[in-house]
Amino acid sequence: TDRVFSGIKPSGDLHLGNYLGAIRRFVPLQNDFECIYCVVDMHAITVWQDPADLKRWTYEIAAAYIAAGVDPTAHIIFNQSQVAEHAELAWIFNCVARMGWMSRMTQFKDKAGKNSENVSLGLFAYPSLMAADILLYKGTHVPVGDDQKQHLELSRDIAAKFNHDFASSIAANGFDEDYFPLPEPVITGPATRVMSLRDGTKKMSKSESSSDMATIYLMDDAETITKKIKKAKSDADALPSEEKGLENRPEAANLVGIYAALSDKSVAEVLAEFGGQGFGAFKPALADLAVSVLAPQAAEMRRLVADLAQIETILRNGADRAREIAAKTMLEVRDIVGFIR
Ligand code: AQP
Repeated sequence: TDRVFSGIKPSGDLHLGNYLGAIRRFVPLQNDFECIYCVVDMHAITVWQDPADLKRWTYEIAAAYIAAGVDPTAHIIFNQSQVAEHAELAWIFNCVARMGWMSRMTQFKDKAGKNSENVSLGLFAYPSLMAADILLYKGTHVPVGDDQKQHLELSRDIAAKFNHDFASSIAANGFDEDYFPLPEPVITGPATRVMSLRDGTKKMSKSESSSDMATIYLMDDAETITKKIKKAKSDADALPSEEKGLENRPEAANLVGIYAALSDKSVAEVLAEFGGQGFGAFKPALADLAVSVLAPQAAEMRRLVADLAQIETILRNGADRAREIAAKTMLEVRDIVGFIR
């Protein structure tokens, strides 16, 4: 059966990009798939995290999933480190993936910068762990933002190489030749890559923001959201009435994309409404819309994190159910690889 897996790393305060690129898209998938939504704390520590912050952000992400409408009883919400099988399968995938594949990852290159001698080995191997996250559950669909597309392609390469390298053992153990499915990215609609409000060519991000005004955090209050949108970089021209008029206008394209995603409309529909109007009219409308969507989300997150015992129970129950699936996969994988058990 088809299964959705996705995760967010507790490496900073959640922002509008995480919400529109990932969290908001998690919700409708629950109708058609069995969904597993993870807080990937083991990914977070690929760069240094203060332990108290790591915990706080882990709770916050679980709360964000639930506040957005993920149902933790019908589906699974848990934090990755509670299911040790993630690390175990990642090790096997470290031995399947090639150094060259990892070296080509643009996120690694961006994060390592000029200092690649001094980043953690975990940061380099990150996509291997991501492949393990998805494939432990034989995940078939992965809703992510556009920035994760390359990592997902690598997950597919790892699945394909595992199936190929172990083909005869997979057959000998009585499994189908496509033992691991090749997971498909679900990256659709507007705002799959939300950009910084100060620079339309840079991704909005948890950990790398040049200015406080560049990022809308999910926990920002109404006044702050409004101020950030009104001060967002834009241009002097009116909005076009057709999508191609947004070419070479990265800031305008970003703000229109955000409006479309928040209102569940297409970019074309938004331009049909606002084409010909300037940012003086568009920005207040966008600010009102953003506040109307984000304020209830933040209020519910605050309510949830006020009772950590409740979130802990949800994460523990989710982990128990996740572990059941993961343990079964690992029994099979150990047989396929040739580990005696
Ligand atoms: N700017 C974005 N626009 C759309 N989607 C985004 N995502 C992240 N930034 C944007 C999506 O959010 C999910 C969680 O991402 P992650 O926790 O794995 O972190 P990331 O992709 O590396 O980006 P962040 O949030 O900016 O974190 P840092 O700065 O710590 O690296 C993913 O689905 C991602 O695509």
